[in-house]
Amino acid sequence: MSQPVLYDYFRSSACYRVRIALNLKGIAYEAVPVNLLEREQQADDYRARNPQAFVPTLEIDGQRLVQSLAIIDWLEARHPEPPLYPADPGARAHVLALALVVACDIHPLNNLRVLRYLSGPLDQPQEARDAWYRHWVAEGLAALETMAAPRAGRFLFGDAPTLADVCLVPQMFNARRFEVLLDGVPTLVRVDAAANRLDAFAAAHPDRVAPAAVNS
Ligand SMILES: N[C@@H](CCC(=O)N[C@@H](CS)C(=O)NCC(=O)O)C(=O)O
Repeated sequence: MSQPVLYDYFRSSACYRVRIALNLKGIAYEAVPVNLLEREQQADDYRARNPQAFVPTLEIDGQRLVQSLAIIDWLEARHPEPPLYPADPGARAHVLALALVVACDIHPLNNLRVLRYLSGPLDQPQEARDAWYRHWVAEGLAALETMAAPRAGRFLFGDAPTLADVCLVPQMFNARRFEVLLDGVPTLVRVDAAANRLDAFAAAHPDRVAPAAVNS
């Protein structure tokens, strides 16, 4: 069987989620860089793989998968160990809700194409673009803190990583990169640190997977 191929951009949150999940499942893969700043995602040959012109795309077992949560769902179905969801349906719904706060409600507002639209067609200055970013991330992380704290253990739910942590860690990396204040989210800061002590998370970090030529 050929090695899975991940079309990847080192600082993409959605790719970072998939890298963590692949590492947690112990699946080796080849990363093919797609440089978003060079708009390689918009090239016809890449769009043929991913019609939304997004990374990640994962080619695995003869399938081409898109959308990070759908990819992780496939990995979970085919490689159930270690599980990324708790078995109890109520707990599972809670974990999925935490993941969706990040993946559906925070991240899409801060996607590169959205930020480019603010500064391009809407002609907003860099300060407005940064304010937009920080506002939606801070608001979303505050809600996530309130939702997660009562049931958090070592990780966002319990003492083993779940899909919620897989989504949290890239968003925290991104928040720090854009200098979002994290004082009000102590549970998220603590869990992020705990997760980053695991090899599967650490090896997926953008600094560890950046192409050699990239140093910014
Ligand atoms: N919902 C998608 C989002 C994917 C996504 O937003 N990818 C970003 C990078 S994190 C991207 O490819 N952006 C390209 C662009 O904005 O032009 C997923 O989870 O896979």
